[in-house]
Amino acid sequence: MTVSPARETILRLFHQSPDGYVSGVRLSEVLGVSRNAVWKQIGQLRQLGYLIEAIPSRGYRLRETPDLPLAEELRIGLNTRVVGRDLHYLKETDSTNRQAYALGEAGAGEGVVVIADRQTAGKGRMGRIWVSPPAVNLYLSVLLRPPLPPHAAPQLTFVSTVAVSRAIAAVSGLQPIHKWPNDVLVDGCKVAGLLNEMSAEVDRIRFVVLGIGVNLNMTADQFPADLRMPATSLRLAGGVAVSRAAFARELLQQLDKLYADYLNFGLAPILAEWESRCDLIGRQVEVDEAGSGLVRGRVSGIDRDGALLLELADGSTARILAGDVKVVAT
Ligand code: BT5
Repeated sequence: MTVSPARETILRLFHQSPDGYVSGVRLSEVLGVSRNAVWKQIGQLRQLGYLIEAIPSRGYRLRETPDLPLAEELRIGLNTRVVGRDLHYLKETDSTNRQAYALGEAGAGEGVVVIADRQTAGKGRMGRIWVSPPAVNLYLSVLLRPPLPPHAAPQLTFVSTVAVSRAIAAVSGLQPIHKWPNDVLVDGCKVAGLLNEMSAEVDRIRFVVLGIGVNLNMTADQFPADLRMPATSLRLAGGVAVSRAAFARELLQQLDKLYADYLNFGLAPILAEWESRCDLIGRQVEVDEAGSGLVRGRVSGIDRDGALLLELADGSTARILAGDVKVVAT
């Protein structure tokens, strides 16, 4: 859906109004259009689910805001420098990652964000599916153009994971746990997944797409039975519904800050924060190395590039770049 500056202005005026009313005259003055045109804009907002009353001689009053992560809503109060410079909201799409990737190939600037209400072909890693029902969750992709070599790209997964955790803690008070490389868990169940994709030349990244899916208000019956690991949503875990727009805004702000910190100070402080929420260190695990077999060992840490370090039975250390981890003993 294309961003409507008029819609954004109307929402902003409602948000700023002390008693919730904005007169038709004021709206038509600020927008520079006729009162009839204002009426049409109000009609479009109503169609999106905004409950707006029209009271003769007082004007319009916003009674209820739908839980939609619309670009115009997100921009109100969004305080970022890069991430979210340009926001695209889609009611339905195949995959926000695919859309952001296409924008990247078409030359779109750093910081563009694509958000969808629902995905028909949400992507996980290694060709897996991300279940993406409408109206409940957040599906978002951010296009970045970091001035880095391609081998640094996996580091950005730690940047986006820490941003997701911070947003979860800030909005819900829940304390998430990280599982290498890309899972965020609450109460032992997966609540968010990250999929970062890259377009690169031999020695430089052209762009990276950070894909983020967070289960906000999904109900138990919306999860398929055959998931790789138990899953949950913030609502199921915390017992309270989470506003998609408020969560998205918090996430974009955290991501903006962490991305700037990463470019200025490197990965180390972010990795330290990531590790403080990771409960794998010291545990005996089995890693399915993306097609190249199983490795067993004790997790001794994460190296400075974000690779998983495993102490093997023969005393040597294996450095794992990609795979799925399963805890086999403590
Ligand atoms: C991931 O893959 O966890 C990455 C998920 C990234 C999704 C976002 S949504 C916005 C953006 N646009 C996209 O198209 N993708 C990104 P992986 O570690 O491979 O986990 C996938 C596995 O998690 C699936 O095979 C299922 O078993 C399970 N799964 C699928 N949907 C889930 C959900 N909503 N919640 C929890 N687990 C899920």
